Amino acid sequence: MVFRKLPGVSASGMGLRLSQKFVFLLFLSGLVTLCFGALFFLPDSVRLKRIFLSKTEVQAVTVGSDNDVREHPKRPGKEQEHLRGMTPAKGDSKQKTTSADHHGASSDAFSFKKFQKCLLKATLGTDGGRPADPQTNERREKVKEMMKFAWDNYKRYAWGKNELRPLTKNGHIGNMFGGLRGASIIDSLDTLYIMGLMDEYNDAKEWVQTSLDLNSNGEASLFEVNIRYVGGLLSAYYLTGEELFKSKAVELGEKLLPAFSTPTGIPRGVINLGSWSWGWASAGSSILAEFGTLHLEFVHLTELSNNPIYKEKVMNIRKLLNKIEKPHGLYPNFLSPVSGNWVQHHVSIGGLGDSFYEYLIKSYLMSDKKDEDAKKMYYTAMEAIEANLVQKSPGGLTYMAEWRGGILDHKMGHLACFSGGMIGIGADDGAPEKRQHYLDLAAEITHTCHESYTRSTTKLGPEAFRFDSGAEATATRLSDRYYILRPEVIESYMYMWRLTHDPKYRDWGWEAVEALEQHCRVESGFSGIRDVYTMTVSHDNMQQSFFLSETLKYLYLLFSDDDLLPFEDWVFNTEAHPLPIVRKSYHFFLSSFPL
Ligand code: DMJ
Repeated sequence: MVFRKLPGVSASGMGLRLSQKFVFLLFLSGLVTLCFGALFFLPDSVRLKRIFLSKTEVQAVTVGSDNDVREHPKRPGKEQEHLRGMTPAKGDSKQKTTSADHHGASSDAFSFKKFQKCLLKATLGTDGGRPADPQTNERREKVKEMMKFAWDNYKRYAWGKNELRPLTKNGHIGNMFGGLRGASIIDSLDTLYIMGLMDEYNDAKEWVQTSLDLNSNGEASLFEVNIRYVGGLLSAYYLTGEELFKSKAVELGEKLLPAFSTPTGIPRGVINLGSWSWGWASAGSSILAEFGTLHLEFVHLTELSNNPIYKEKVMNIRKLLNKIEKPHGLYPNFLSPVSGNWVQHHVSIGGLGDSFYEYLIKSYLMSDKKDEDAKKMYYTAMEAIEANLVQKSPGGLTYMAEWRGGILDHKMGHLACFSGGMIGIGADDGAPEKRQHYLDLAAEITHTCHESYTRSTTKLGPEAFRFDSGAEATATRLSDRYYILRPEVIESYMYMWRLTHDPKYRDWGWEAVEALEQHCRVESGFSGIRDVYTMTVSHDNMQQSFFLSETLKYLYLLFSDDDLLPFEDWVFNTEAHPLPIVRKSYHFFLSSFPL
């Protein structure tokens, strides 16, 4: 086409003069700016932002007080891909949903006040669980003094490190938590709070505020970070309502998500928290007690963040475990995260298997008894455990053996002693004809574990004890004779006390206090010992963080009234961090997440 030249009209462009073009362009750009800006002043601006920004760019972050939820645009890119789970695992929903997908008006935010109103009882009881009986109260005060002593020494010599080395009076970092620090602080928050050690609690809180760095590089154990850090922060939040703990827990939870980017969605055991380009590390199989011990914390991460992704991840694990064929109904300890098959047939209620079973029954209880799958899986597993692992020694002690492809290893680890408490809390919801049986079994296992303590010279139990070659609840190997301040036996005393009120459990707990004082207390803290069968003890120079979060907390609860952290409202994660039962009444997005 040919443009003809008209008089008075410029030949350039569309036949407009330069000045006319300039005015037109000015008008046009003004109009565009006005329209675009107006969109963001409309009342439903959040939805409009979603039209212009991709889903992943809008990430909800909860800040400030109750119901105060703001949305912060996040830098899109690779990191967000990791956050969303990258490779969808079999059985995952089509798209990994972000907070934004379920995040509408601020009324959707988790309300601490509403949550508190839904508790059936006061969290700390009428008088902080103070027992009326003077002797019990004196014992409780002693435990509190032990906590203060352990804490003060940690603060003095190891502040900000993961654990205290009480003999050399310095801090220990170790390699379980990658670059994360302050494991003893996070593990202690709730213990300090329930004991009313408020100055110490405030110091711990301040450290979280100023010094807890979650952007740390280094390989960390997904399991340990979850049970200690995520669990500790969640508990601290639910006990205190401090938003700081909630936002840290959710922030850390996000960093754990890349671990699930495997073909099956079964997470690897090791994760690098600092690197988004490399979600998980180390090849090999995943461990049942590790990937099976995420459920409680992840359900609460979904509760608090309003982001279903955490619950989806653990429900996927649940589904896979439910479906997979189990030898004799038992769950072996190793599973390939690539093929989703068992790697070998070693079954144990102690290390490698333990807290998977614990989380089944606790998931059921924490769901306000709505999680029927967890219930079914727990009681079916219990049947298999009873049929294959539970044994009676010639001396009449009931114990849990380990199973290696059909051959029994007549050994019980200290870790397996948590099962007295677990079977106890599960007794009530078993088949009516089995309830008393479960309670009896729980008492028998707890009795056996107590025997492993009383049969040692120090009255502390070994890491593992055996029932073969004439041995009955004693360690036969030098390498099994150590005690590292573990809680499991005392944990079972605490549960059995609450369930039966048989005073022997408090007496047994007191025996443990005396033994700890005599053999593990050193000038600057508490230390594990290398051999429970000798009075000339050799200390291992380590005050484990679980001593503060579990051993001392369970002892304190054992000597408290039942109304301190009542079971009607709380379940304890495997690191003894209390998490509330999830009730429909405070569940604000029921339609999205049926319980
Ligand atoms: C704790 O970290 C937890 O109880 C875990 O489940 C296993 N063991 C230690 C304490 O022994």
